[in-house]
Amino acid sequence: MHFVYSPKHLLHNPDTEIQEGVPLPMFEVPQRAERIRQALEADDGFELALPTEHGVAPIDAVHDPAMVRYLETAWRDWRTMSTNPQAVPDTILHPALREGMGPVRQPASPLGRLGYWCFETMTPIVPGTYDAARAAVDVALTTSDLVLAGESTAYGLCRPPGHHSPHSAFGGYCFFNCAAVVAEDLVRSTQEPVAILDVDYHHGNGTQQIFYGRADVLYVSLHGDPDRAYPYFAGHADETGAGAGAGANLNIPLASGCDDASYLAALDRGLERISAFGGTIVVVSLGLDTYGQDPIADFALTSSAYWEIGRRVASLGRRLVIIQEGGYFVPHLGENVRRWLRGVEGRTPDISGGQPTNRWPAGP
Ligand code: Q9C
Ligand code: ZN
Repeated sequence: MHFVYSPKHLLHNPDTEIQEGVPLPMFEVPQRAERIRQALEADDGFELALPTEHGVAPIDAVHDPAMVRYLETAWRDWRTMSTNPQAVPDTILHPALREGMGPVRQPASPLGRLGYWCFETMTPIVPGTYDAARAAVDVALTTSDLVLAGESTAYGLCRPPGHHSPHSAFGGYCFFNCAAVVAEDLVRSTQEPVAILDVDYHHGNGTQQIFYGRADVLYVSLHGDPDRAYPYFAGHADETGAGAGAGANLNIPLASGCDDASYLAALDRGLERISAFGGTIVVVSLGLDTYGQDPIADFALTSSAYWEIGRRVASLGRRLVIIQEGGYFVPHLGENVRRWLRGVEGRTPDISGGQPTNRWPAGP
């Protein structure tokens, strides 16, 4: 299997996020992607491919072009008013602030502009952020190109991730929604419906929002219940799509402590829905923050579950464009991705490089 990687992700390296009102070291760090690259490079079954440039048009197709232009100049904008080493908003556009007062305008102030586009405090902008975020989209679209060229599966090592960014905002460590860009591009180029399966711990509120009114893109997500988990404001089971998109959104919120068996049962529900939907390609938003040792999530999955999840997703019999999202326990992140992808290929888990148990059966 090819995996697509760009060293440009290293340009996005903020050191602090504001969580629960306090500054903490970033969880979304460059070492995540480096660890995954190392794990795949050490396995003969994977071959690295570099991305090709796809330009900005596929991004403008799913995001407000004004936000894309903003992100291009956001760092310079910040520097006109602040010498602080990373740009984080302090005043964020709340929908109730202008209730009954008509549309809001993009502010002239750099800090106001940042709060207009960014919805939280955990997604700092640094000098290389835009170039890294653009490269992540090129990685995603190159992965999709490989599948369109005939490969049954390819994996895009995207960083920064994307699934929290809706059409007109960014946050959740995300800037451009890579999976959504790929899904939209596939719909346009194949004229077929496309299903998205999101197995990151967090609900992909951005992806859901982008396709919520669309019948030609199915969004299926398994995630920590928003009653307790980020992003809080989306991901409930009763969000099923709107207008033409009614019925084309499936949320499966899961309890704290969710283990391998409960997760796999929920996965089977999601896969049934995808099977019943048209199309020949599935875009996977792959997060490994469902792992039991993840520092910012509360599921209890083991490394051996990832092989089985990959195997079951592949058993759909559809081509897969697999896009990296979250996963923050860096020591086991590469190994967990490698097992997931080996499960897809039906190769043995090969636990030689890795850790924990074997609750799920060895492969063929
Ligand atoms: N107190 C992805 O996994 N932190 N983004 C939530 C709430 C932000 C995760 C903590 C989580 C964003 C791609
Ligand atoms: Zn996540």
